[in-house]
Amino acid sequence: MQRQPFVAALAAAAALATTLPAAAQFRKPEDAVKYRQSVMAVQNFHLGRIFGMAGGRIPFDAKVVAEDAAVLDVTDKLPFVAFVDGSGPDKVPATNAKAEIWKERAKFDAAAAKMVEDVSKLNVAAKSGNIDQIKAAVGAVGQSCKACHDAYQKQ
Ligand code: ASC
Repeated sequence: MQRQPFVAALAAAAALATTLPAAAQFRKPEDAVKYRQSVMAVQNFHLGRIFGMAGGRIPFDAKVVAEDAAVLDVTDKLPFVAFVDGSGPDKVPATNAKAEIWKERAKFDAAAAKMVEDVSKLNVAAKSGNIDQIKAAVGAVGQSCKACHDAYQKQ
């Protein structure tokens, strides 16, 4: 292939990739579910470690808390990229996501936004290194995680 057609084909592919619906970024609905569950497993590790330190089950280390909170401040947005149409329980029986997510999307998005805001506050508290601020902030994050799971995750 000559250089010009190749470059043109590449540009066309790139344009297509940016105009495809988000769902097309996942090869199949199961991949979207796997993505969501993988991110949440990573978050469980980092949040769990902060909870462990806040609760005195793990020795407090301000540097580790700051690192964990910084990770969460990025990963918290990621699952929501993957709640694409056609990846609910009607299409993927193995998902723990409830159909309500797609029926009341605005409420789901608001719950997500609340959690993202709480994680931002945890990140600020973590940088301060103040254990009391961290305890309060991680408690709020736990509550916003739980509220969303109670409403939208099969138990
Ligand atoms: C976690 C985890 C959750 C939340 C929730 C907080 O680490 O896996 O689902 O925190 O338990 O209440």
